[in-house]
Amino acid sequence: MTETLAAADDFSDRDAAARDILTQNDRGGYTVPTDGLYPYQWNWDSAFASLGFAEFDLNRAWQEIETLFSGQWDNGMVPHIIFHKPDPGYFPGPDVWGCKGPIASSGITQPPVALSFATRLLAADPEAGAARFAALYPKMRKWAEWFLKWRRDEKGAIFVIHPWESGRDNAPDWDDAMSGIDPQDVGYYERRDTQHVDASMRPTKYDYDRYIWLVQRAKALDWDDAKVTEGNPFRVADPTMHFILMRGLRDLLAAGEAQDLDTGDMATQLAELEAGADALWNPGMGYYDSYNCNNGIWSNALSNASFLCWFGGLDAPHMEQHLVRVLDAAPYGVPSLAPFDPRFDAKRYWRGPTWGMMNMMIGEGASERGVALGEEVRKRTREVIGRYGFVEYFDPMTGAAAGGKAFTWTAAVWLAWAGKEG
Ligand code: 9WN
Repeated sequence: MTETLAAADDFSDRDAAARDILTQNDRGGYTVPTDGLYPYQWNWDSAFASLGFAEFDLNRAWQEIETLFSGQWDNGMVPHIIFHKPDPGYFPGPDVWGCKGPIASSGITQPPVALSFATRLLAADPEAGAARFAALYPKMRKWAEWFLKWRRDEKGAIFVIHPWESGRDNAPDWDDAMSGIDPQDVGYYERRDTQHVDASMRPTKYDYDRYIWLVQRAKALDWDDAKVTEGNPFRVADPTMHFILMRGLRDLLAAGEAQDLDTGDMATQLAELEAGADALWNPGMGYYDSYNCNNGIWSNALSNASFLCWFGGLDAPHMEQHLVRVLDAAPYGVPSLAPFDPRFDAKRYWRGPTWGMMNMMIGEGASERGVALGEEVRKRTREVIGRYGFVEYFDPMTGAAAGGKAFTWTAAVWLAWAGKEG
């Protein structure tokens, strides 16, 4: 195990800088992930933003999650992007998605970390938060139920129907399913992301053609859950979604019982999800992994999502040795893919870089389950953010800043977790 990075640096000005980023990215009731590259409200980014706000403005923290739920569809789904105000800086915008929720939005979801984080806002001030939590509670339950109905495979694992749904856009986890898509009829479109960020750090055109093709397919089916799922060439069981939903249900159940709210079937649902986690165990590789639900092929990818097992509430003792290996190979935090995997690319988005918010869920989860390396993950995340700034993600081998600047969730993770000493 390599030594932790030297902790000699003085990061005393970072809290104020992180608060400034949240304030600057606040668009009035919701926060954009970063100015320019991502001009709308993103689902799991907002959940992290709320934790950051909770460190200095609890009312604003609640508002972030309430605004997110204002975009919830009738079927319970909470969209991955809510297009509050039109902005030509992002593609694909509302017309490409063609959705019909209460507010213009995308038609897919994202990992439901907001379910857990709402319970933390409640814990921060139970008296002030009780009524707001109770008002959100049926909506949160409905979202969880939507996952169980429309995103659960026959083995009990939660799957995604688009790489963007997992939040790990171009991870190797999707390669097999993506190779089964022929996007010839996708038509002309203009990417906007590469106007903001170096193309070498972004998903390729090969990926983008398939991202857009999947959106067009679902739009043509009028975003009908049954039709979109049936026959979809992209259905991949995903540890990100599975473990984060497990965590969300557990936290919601505990908080609901404490607040005397109607928890319905949540205890059974949680037990089913815990059993379903077994489906994500890749016996050949000996770690949690994703698989293509259409053909059963494993990704054989030791990713940062593999290590969300602890956050999900599992003891998972066999995962500790894998964490030792990846932290030995990458000094600046848990990489999105193990550096000894031939598909590793230190700068390309979800194929190598380290992400503060993933590190937070891994580190916190590990510490909660008694895995000592959880604190090591926090220290390394502190060092990399403290030294290289509040950027979107980092090269896990050199710490170099990458992607968008002044990033909301990196600032929030600093305030809520990484920057806290002791
Ligand atoms: C598509 C906003 C989002 C994150 C995702 C990240 C990236 C979008 C994109 O940015 O995805 O949703 O255009 O690349 O992969 O996790 O929520 O920060």
